Amino acid sequence: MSPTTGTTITPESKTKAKKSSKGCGCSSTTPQQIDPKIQERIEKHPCYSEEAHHHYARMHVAVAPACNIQCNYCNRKYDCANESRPGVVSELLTPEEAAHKALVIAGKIPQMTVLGIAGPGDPLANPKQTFRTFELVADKAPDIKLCLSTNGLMLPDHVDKIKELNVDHVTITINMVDPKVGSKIYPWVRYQRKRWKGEEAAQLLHERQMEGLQALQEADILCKVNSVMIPGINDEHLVEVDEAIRSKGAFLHNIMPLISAPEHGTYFGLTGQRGPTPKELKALQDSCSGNMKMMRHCRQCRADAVGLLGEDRSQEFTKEKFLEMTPEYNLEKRQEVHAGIKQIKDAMKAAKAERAAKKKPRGEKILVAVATKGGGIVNQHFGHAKEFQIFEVDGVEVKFVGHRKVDHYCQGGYGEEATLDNIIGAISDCKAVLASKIGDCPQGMLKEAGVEPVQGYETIDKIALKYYEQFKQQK
Ligand code: CLF
Ligand code: SF4
Repeated sequence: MSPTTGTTITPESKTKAKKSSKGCGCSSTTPQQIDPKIQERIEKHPCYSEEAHHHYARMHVAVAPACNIQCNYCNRKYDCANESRPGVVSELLTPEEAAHKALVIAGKIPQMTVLGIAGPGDPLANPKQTFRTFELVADKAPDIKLCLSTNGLMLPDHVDKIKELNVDHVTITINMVDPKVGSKIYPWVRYQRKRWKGEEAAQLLHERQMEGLQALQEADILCKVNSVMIPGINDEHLVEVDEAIRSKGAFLHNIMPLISAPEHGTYFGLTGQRGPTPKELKALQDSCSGNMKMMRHCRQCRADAVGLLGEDRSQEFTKEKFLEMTPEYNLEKRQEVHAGIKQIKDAMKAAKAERAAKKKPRGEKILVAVATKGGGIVNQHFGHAKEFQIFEVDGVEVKFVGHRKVDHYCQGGYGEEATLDNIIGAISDCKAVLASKIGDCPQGMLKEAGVEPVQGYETIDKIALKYYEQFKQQK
């Protein structure tokens, strides 16, 4: 292959990488041993298991319009910002419509394993709609895991019902354990027909959240905690939050960046409160990651999200469209697909174990960007990628460390120069970009920017490790 066309990783490839070596600055998260029984409960949940998120999809149904608190990063015109990207509006569904949608999608996307309710308000401020939806789905599609995300205010009142409905995954958004900090995030809370304000409101919310978390642990329901990182308000304080939730038995902590644009009309957006930089976010996640499992693959999705975490197929299933579709839920067919995914995952795991058994010394860590449609495979055209997954490679291990969203390069068949500049900027700390195909023009520009274009269609691990060998030889 000519050097101008980049590197293609094939078994017979002889192409050499041309990059200089520089540390990637990525710190590893502490490896955590997970109890096999818990592993079984999370292995098909794309949010609770990083590994699962490459293979399994989730869907949300927007059945919960009301909310009982006010967060300063939320504008009620939009979906709950505790688990959604601010500025997004979902179509509200009745429980019956939501169940119909779930059955349609379970047939069309058999790798969809989780149904979550995360808005557009707070699911537990709308218990009837939330629980009715879960009942309907559990009755018709028993293999779908049920998941719920709440601000926690009403959680202690509903843990028994949650357990009864076999909802095994609950997220609480906890941004503070100190009411002084809380009063800067929550102007009011509505509880028992009374509106609470200031520190009193934050104290009440905090107590209810902790009570709910404890009750979940006692009921053996897996709990993830989401925290919104707000620089200057709770950034340093989140270390304390991390300790508090760990001591109460939370399974996973997901620290998300505040997104506050003035056009979203939120209090923080209008008062100029900034969100954290990626570096600040990573530093905080790293400082908490010694304590417990830290989620780093959250995509801050929508209250009506559908698909793998990195993709958004919600527009294929708008209310107008899905109501016209006939549900084709078929448990046997789904189980076959899941068995196929398990085989692939097992083969990947075995290859990993084999590499580890060789006890090869680990080399310098580098980052590579990957265009993928999921499945742990390099299977996407560079120009079609809306995000790149970032992996840290050291010659032995290929570890997912994050993702970078980009505007995709091919718009209507033509590459856009400005977009390409942005893409290259987003992955410029990577030594290489791996994609199934990369056009001549982007290849040239990537090389100029010091990012080796690598083409191939294989597992991410294989292509990344092969590239690593070439990278070493070129040093
Ligand atoms: Fe939805 Fe949340 Fe359940 Fe996942 S999302 S209710 S736990 S099924 Fe996942 Fe989306 Fe991040 Fe939420 S990527 S915003 S963490
Ligand atoms: Fe908005 Fe969600 Fe906060 Fe309610 S809990 S105010 S819907 S972000």
